[in-house]
Formats: sequence, C-alpha cells, structure tokens
Amino acid sequence: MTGQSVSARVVNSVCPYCGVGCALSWVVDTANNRIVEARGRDGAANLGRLCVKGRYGFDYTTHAHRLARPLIRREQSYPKGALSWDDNGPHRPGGPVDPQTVLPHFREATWDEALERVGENLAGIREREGGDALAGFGSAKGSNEEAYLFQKLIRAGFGTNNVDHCTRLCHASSVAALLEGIGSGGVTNIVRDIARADVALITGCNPTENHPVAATFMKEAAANGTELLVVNTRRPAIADHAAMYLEIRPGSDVSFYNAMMHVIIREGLIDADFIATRTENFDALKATVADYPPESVAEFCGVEAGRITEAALRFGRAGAAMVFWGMGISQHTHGTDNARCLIALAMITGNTGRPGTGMHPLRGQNNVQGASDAGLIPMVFPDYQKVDDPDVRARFEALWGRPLSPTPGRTVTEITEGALEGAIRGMYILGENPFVSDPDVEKVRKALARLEFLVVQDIFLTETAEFADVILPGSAFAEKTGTVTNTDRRVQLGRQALRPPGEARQDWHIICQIAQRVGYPMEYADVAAVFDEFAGCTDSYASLNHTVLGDHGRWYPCPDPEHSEGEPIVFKDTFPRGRALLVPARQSPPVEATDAEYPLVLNTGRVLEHWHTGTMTRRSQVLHGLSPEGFVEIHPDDAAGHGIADGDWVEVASRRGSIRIRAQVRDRIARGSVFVPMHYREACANVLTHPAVDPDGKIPAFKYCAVRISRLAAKKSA
Ligand SMILES: Nc1nc2c(c(=O)[nH]1)N[C@H]1C(S)=C(S)[C@@H](COP(=O)(O)OP(=O)(O)OC[C@H]3O[C@@H](n4cnc5c(=O)[nH]c(N)nc54)[C@H](O)[C@@H]3O)O[C@H]1N2
Ligand SMILES: Nc1nc2c(c(=O)[nH]1)N[C@H]1C(S)=C(S)[C@@H](COP(=O)(O)OP(=O)(O)OC[C@H]3O[C@@H](n4cnc5c(=O)[nH]c(N)nc54)[C@H](O)[C@@H]3O)O[C@H]1N2
Ligand code: SF4
Ligand SMILES: [Mo]
Repeated sequence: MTGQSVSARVVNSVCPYCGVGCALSWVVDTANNRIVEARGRDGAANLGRLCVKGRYGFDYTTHAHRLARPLIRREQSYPKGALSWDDNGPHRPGGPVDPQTVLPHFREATWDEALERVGENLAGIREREGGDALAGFGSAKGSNEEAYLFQKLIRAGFGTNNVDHCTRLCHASSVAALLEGIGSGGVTNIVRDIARADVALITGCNPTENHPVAATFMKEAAANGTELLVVNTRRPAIADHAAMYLEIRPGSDVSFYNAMMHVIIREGLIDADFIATRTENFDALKATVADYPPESVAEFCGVEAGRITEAALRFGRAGAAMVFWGMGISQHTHGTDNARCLIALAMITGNTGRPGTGMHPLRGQNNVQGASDAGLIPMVFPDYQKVDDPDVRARFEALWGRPLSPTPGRTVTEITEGALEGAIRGMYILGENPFVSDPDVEKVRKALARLEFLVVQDIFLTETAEFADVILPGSAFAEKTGTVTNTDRRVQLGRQALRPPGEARQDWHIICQIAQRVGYPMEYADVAAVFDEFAGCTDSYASLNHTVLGDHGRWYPCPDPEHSEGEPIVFKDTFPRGRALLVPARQSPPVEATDAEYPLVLNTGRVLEHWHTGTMTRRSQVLHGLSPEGFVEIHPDDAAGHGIADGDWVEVASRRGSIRIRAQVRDRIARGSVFVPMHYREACANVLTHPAVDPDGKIPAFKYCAVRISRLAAKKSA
C-alpha cells in the first residue's frame, strides 16, 4: 500500500468477479469509505489488464441496499417465498430486490440476539435430529480462509458432511472426470500458455464475455499463429478469431469428440509413446470410438463429416494442442462423459505436461478453485482427501478435536431434495443465491419454505434471504483480507480496502461466532492464522503463507516459494493417479427431448456485464446501464416461424414454468434453440430449467431442456 494524499490511498487486491483473477489496485476515498477507481496491476493472470466489471463494477460495495444490521423474521409475517413469487407467477419487478418490499417482514436485532437465535436453532436441530438434518452452502465469492472455516464448522460443529457450493452447478462433472482420469481436478496449464500452443480447442465456453481478460490472451495467440478451433451451439465472439468455428447441435459433444478421436486414430496421429507410458485402457477407448466415424455422427452433430475430419486433423497434427472448456461441456446430464472425451482427446495425442498443451476447464467464480481446494465439497476434506478414508478422518479428528462423520454428505441439489422431503431441517447459506441460481426454482422455493430454520449471510437482501429466519450482514470482498485461487491455480492475497457498512462484520468472524454458539469454539488471532491452519492440512498450499504471497501470489504447487513463482505446468512426468485412465463414453440422449409441444432447446448462460443472480452487477451503475434487461435470443428462421420480430415481448415456457421477456433475433444462435441469460430475476432462466443431474458429477442440465415460445399480443403485461 502506498499513501497518495491525506484522504486517498491505494490498496492492492484482486478483482472480486471471475476466475481469471485479475490483480488490481483500488483507489480509496478514505474519508467517505468509497472506492473511486480500479486500476489493473501487473498480475500473473492479467498483466495490468481489466475488463469492464473489474474496472467499473466496484460501486455495489457502497450501494444503499447493503445489509448493515442483523435481521430477524417477524413471526408468521408472510408465507416464506411469497414476496417474490405470488399467484401471478414469477413476473416480478425488474432490477434487484427492493429492500423496502421485504424489510417490513423483518426487524433489526443486535448481533447478540441474532447469533443466539442462530445457535439455539441449529444446535437444537442437531441435538434433536442429528447433524445430518443440517446443511450448509458455502461461497466461492469469499476467501479460502472463509471456505475452510465454513466447512470446518459444518463438519466439526454441526456434525455432518452436508456442505457444498456452486462448484456443483459449475465444473462438478469436469472435476469428477479429471479426478477419475488423472487424479487431480486443477488445470494442467495456465491460460497464458496458449501463446505456445499450435492449436487450441475452445469448446462450450464464451471467454470474451465470461473470462474477458483470458480471452485477450487467446486473441493475441490467434494473431500470432495459434489456430483456434471453436465449438459451440451459439457463436461466441472468440469465433471471429478462429481457424474453424464448428456450430454443433446442443448436447451432441460426446459424438463430436469421439468422431475426432476416430479420425486421429485412423490417421495414425496418436502419440503411441505417451499412450504406452502414461495412460491405460486405450484399447477400450479405441473400440468405442470405432463406432463413431464422422460420417455417422455428422447429421446428429449438425456438422459436415469433412469439417469434423478437418478439425481432427488440425488437432492431431499439432505439435502442441490445448483444450479449454466451460459450461456447455459440464452442465449436461452427460457432463462427465463430455469431459471424459476431452481428457481422452488430450491424452491420446500426448498433449499434457509440455508448454502449450494440457487441459483447462475455465473456472468461473473468483474463488471456486480455492473453495473446492478448501473442502467446500461433501465427499472430501481440504485438498480432496476423502471423508470416508479412516486414516484421513483420524487426522482431521485430531486437528479439529471432534469425531467426524464418515458418510459423504449431500450435494447442492440433494440438499434441496432433502429439504423438500423434510430430511434437512436447518440450513446456513453464506454467499449463494440458490432461489435464482439453482435449476427449477419453483422446486427450490418449496424446499426453502419447508426448512424449520434458515440463516442467510450475504451483503444484500437476496431472493434467497426472503426465506431466512435470520439474516446476517457480511462483508464484501473489498472489505476483507484473504486469499483467492484463480483458474490458473494462482493463489493471490486480497487486501481490505473498505470498512463494512454499519454493523456488518467480516464473514470469517461471523462463521467463528456461529461456531461458538453451537458449542464448537474456533478462535484465531487473524486471517493469516486461518490460512496457516488450512495450508497445513494440504499438500498444495503447504509451503504458502500470507507473507510469501505478498502482492503477487504464487501458482500452486510451489515447493520453494522463496525462489519460485510455482508451477504453471503440472504433470510433466506422471499424474497423481500414476497413469491416466482413458474412460470411453457413449452418446446419451438429452434429459428432456423436444417435441411438438416444446419444440426448442433452451440454452442458458451469461452476458459480459452481469454476474449470475445480478446482486452485485445490477447495483453497479455502469454495468446496469450497459445491460439493463434480459432477453431471449432466437434464430431468424425460428423467429419467422413463430411470427416474432426483434424486440417483441414473448413468453418462453417449459414444463416447469414460464417467463416473459423481449426477443432478440440473431443468427449467431443455432436453429432450434434459444438462449436466455441467467441474471435477470424478473425473467429468471431457472424458472424453466430441468432439475435432473449428471449421475457422476451431480451437476444440473442447465444447458438443455425443452421450451416453447410465443409472441405476447401487447407489450409485457404487468
Ligand atoms: N460476465 C460474467 N462472467 C462470468 C460469470 C458471470 O455470471 N458473468 N460467471 C462465472 C462463472 S461461475 C462461470 S462457471 C463461467 C462460465 O463461463 P462459460 O462456460 O463461458 O459460461 P456460459 O455463458 O454458461 O457459456 C457456456 C457456453 O456453452 C455453450 N453451449 C451450450 N450448450 C452447449 C453444448 O451442448 N455443447 C457445447 N459445446 N457448447 C454449448 C453456450 O452457447 C455458451 O457459449 O463464467 C464466469 N464468468
Ligand atoms: N440457468 C443457469 N443457472 C446457472 C448457471 C447457468 O449457466 N445457467 N450457472 C451456474 C453456475 S456455473 C454457478 S457458479 C452458479 C452461481 O450461483 P450463485 O453462487 O448462487 O450466484 P451469485 O449471484 O454469484 O451468488 C453469490 C451471492 O453471494 C453474495 N456475495 C458476494 N460477495 C460476498 C461476500 O464477500 N460475502 C458474502 N457474505 N456474500 C457475498 C452475493 O450478493 C450473492 O447473493 O449459478 C449456476 N446457475
Ligand atoms: S476478467 Fe474477470 S477477474 Fe479480470 S477484471 Fe474481468 S471479471 Fe475481473
Ligand atoms: Mo460457475
């Protein structure tokens, strides 16, 4: 930190939005406790660059809607979930929740009273029904230290492994496939390594909008000769820089990559040495992909056989090839199979462990890699150590001083299911907004409403907080010191720039206070001490601490942080599981086929300016101004077939519900599908989505369900 003038100072931190993890400095008007400017810093992931969110999206921190005092629900005030979902359905006012509609149903409370209420209720349920009647959703928007404390509280304090977070909705299937295939879920090569790749396959992701600074490195690589093969169902802007853009049919990925592997094997473009020394099960893979010649999948994938073959030849002939993937791969009921195919593609061509090669599932939230590493996952303790391994458990029991459950806990969607059935009675939700972000929100509404006790800790009064019995005001990222781990495995230290508003408290501090009230005191001198305890129970972070991370951070693994930046490329000689397991996958049908009644496939996702459920970005003046309302994107041919013109108000309906929204007629989207961004509560994509999950990753199929669309006679009705 360097002083600027009497009332302004510059604080080095990290952008609070996406997994790229851009290092930045905030210029703080200390007299008014506000950030006035964000500047890109020379970080390993951004080299000084920022996107529009990092540069302008900081003013949510001082928005008037910030929660500043603990709130307690007034008894019987209104039926839970009724405020944002009345008899007219989910056609709610635009913009973020107006606290004035909700606040009359709550009263302000002191911290003591609120914490007492939380402790009594959660401990009461634990005593009466057992720990497994409780569950927690932790946050990938907070720090590693907070994630570590949260899962420690749930496991040792509540007595259950029912702890999960948004990774379940995100890359759970990719991680399942990577753990099975190589024994580690982290990326093998950092984004910027694309500069050294001859070819990069970029599939099921939209980096220009969702990983914008990473996308700048991809574009630079393309300009310097890296061939981009972009595969998607809706043309992403990065396709403008691609050697080939391959528009495939939604959900046809397994067939597509199997056909690529078919060609690579047929043409002798495999790396036989690598297959022999670094992998196992090649024969089974070969037998499976033999059934997928390009000619036989072309129609299903919607891509000519010759183009599939060309893509395969380009990938197979590359000296160094990289694979980047996102939610278009992971968020399917066959998401794990999709990722298995991409892993196999990289393996049979020997593309790992060298510059410009490897696998990079682009991580989403600023700290989803770290939150997973810290153990916000129901089956594993920190560093992916299994809860059902007796030796591992004995070590954590010694460290945490409590007997721990040997049973893997429930995942996000299983917790919702459990609440619906009455098996989960109490919940602690910190920094997640499942009433907007989980699939089939009508189901989520019933589940949350059935809970006997819910405590929500957030920075805003979210849709989910409307179900809470107690709401606790936490701290925004700019108000805390703590580490986050980006998509490249870079661990970086964020530093506190602002004071939390009113009586709001540090999130890590609140977690410890709840622990105290449920009879499991957790005391730490400061956040750095929490980091040390966390790092001490992992291999990946063991050598790191706040001091050594300093302003620039390190990639893990980093055996010698005094002399090294850490490893930008891993698994040069071997994989954590030894040899990589090649797991063949066959194409499976979609979760909900289209038919005459619901003829279109719904694709959901993001826009550049907004963040998930919009709590932060819709309260940021610049970002809201750039992207004020939701839309459904539809191909001109489909629009014509439905009598829809650009800008018309339409209704989009699935078997779960319907939304009203304005149409954007664009030819970037594949015929037969429509796209709705997930950010706008008044036109909430998850009213429509299907709650079915992938059997291995337990991830919902956010990228596929059947919908119909119809033009609304007049402008949107009230
Ligand atoms: N602006 C912004 N940036 C974000 C976020 C945000 O909310 N806003 N969220 C962050 C988070 S948590 C995440 S996980 C990442 C997500 O980053 P992405 O993975 O880029 O996210 P999506 O917008 O969901 O885009 C998925 C892409 O998959 C495509 N797709 C859909 N179906 C299929 C299919 O069947 N096959 C293939 N091959 N492609 C398909 C879609 O058209 C879309 O381009 O973004 C992060 N960055
Ligand atoms: N239809 C559809 N649905 C999807 C997806 C999709 O592609 N399509 N993508 C899925 C994916 S990949 C993801 S990651 C999830 C994201 O789902 P969520 O994690 O539920 O979404 P966010 O809006 O990021 O929620 C973060 C919450 O944390 C709060 N918050 C932010 N910072 C802090 C902090 O420092 N402290 C505290 N206490 N609170 C804080 C915010 O106000 C917000 O309420 O959505 C999933 N849902
Ligand atoms: S690319 Fe991601 S981390 Fe970088 S400034 Fe934009 S939102 Fe922030
Ligand atoms: Mo995500």
